[in-house]
Amino acid sequence: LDTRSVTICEATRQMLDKAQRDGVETAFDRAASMKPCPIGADSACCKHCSMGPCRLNSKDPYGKVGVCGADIDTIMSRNFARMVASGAAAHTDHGMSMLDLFREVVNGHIKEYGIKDVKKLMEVAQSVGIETDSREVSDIAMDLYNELEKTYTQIEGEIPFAKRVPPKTLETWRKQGIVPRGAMREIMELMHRTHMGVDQQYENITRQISRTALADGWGGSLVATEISDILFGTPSPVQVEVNMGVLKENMVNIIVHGHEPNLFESMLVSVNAPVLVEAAKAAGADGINLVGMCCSGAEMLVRHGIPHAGNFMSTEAVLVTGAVDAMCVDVQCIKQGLAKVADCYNTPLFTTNTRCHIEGAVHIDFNEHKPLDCTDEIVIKAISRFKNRTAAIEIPQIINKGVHGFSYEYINYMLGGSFRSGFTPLNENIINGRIRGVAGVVGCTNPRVRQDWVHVELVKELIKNDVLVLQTGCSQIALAKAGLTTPEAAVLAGPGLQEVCEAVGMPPVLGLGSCVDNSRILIAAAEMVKTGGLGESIADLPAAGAAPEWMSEKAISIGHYFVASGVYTVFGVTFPVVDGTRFQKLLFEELEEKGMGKWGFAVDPYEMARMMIAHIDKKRQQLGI
Ligand code: BF8
Ligand code: SF4
Repeated sequence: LDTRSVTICEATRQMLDKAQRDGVETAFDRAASMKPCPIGADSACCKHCSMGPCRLNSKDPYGKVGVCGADIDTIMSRNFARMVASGAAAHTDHGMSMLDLFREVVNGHIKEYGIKDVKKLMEVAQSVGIETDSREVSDIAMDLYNELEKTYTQIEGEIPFAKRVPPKTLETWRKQGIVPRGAMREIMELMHRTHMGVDQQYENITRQISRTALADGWGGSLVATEISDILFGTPSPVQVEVNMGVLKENMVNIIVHGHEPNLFESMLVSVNAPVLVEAAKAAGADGINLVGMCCSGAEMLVRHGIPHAGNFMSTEAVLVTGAVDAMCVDVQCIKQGLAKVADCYNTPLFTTNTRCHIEGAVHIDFNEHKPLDCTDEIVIKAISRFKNRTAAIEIPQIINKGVHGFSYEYINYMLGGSFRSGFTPLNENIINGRIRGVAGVVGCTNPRVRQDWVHVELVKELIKNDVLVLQTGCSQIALAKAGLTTPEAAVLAGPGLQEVCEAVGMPPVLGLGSCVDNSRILIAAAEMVKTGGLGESIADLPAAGAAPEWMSEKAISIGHYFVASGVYTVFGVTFPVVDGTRFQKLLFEELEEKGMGKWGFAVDPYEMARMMIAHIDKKRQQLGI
């Protein structure tokens, strides 16, 4: 494996070289030896029943149909639908865990957590029409719980957060029949309709795809973000350290990796417990060093400034340092390969969520009623691993500093200051052309492309052209490692964006949080519409989105809820459709004609930037600005 060609992350490269010397295999090696199936990559096969699997030919997509007669458009749209169903299920189930926790807190059944951000509670309650004037916080919270439960269970009608959608966008959805009901219903219906022999008209399937994706973006994901902010605090800018250098040789290093912040919040309490800190010192350590990875890491980074060791394609590599005394995971994006790498370096790997066990990992169930039972035990195990370290330790001495934590609420405050209201200055700067437009660059890293490279090149190109970039998830970590999340990076921006960044003291690239926090981008977009001057619907905004190194089904669900909300969204790596088919045309052109956004695809970051900027310019022209 030529480690330089697979990543631009220097720390990851260094660890991949070490892994090779140590004879340890990672996903990079497996990607090199496992070539993707070309039929599957184009989504031209169906295994929805045992008359198949049926494989169609992407060179001649209409030359053949499946045994049941399903044509290429049916097969591709059903496959796409199931990716959306799975991705939406992941986000909405995560949101539901937060809501479960919220209910137990409000009911007084859990004392370890509480309502940390009452102001946010009030704002969210008001946004769904709950009366807040001269009422007890606990009553408002209970009403909010009951209202938000409908995000999941509502059988008929519209989910609560539909109230936050700009009226014209909502009108488009109503016309298309895609305003979501509860996520359980939408996902169930989508799974039903994509069963063998049910919905076999790709446009009709796509309507349910949109409805389900919207139940994620404006439903489950938004609930996850809002409830996490209420329970754990709304992020505001904080200086953070990112990269593998945040591991400390002389400390007990604990990594939390996954998605749901309740585990990590509890771990934060455990590592600060005086008795455990003493135990670490008694074992010869200077203390306990808590570090995040992937989206759990991104949540803690933006909320509490906890250091972050790296994104998705660095989770195996970080274990190669030998310095990790415990890695604990909950759900999503956790490679099964971690178990073997952890074993090679004598690092205990802990699963903590009943939904996610991994062969070879130790399972310690995280019970939110007694959260410290789990996290204290992991800390104790980590201390004992520290004491008995056998692996040779090599920590890449690279740390990048950046400023992250730009929640919608903070952007509102930062741009508006105390004298002017909210998003007006942003809209004004877009209208006067200092800022050409806004782009969301988000999503995974993927060993099919050079790690971080597409993210970094794309974002550099966008800011150079005066496009303000909002970021979440693993993409945000790629840019942090490249040094672009600092106010000083404004020098890399075009003259207009540079001027704005310098006036406000902000980086040209704003890190908002984890992948469920893409909902913060939706809310920012809704606010831009509400503020005025940039059209009446999200589709009118000079904005675009991208997931240049995507890999997960969650990314497809996110991409589609942005598209359905009105955003032009460009994906890289590969796109699971056959060129020149009707389903492709629907996703890439016709959805836009119906008042939504549309999908785009490009592998090359410069091409991607060109496409996004051209779209932004088209929208500016339509707005007459
Ligand atoms: O939800 S960006 S690799 S960690 S899927 Fe996963 Fe992708 Fe990272 Fe978070 Ni999002
Ligand atoms: Fe083949 Fe149709 Fe069965 Fe799919 S549903 S595997 S296309 S027969």
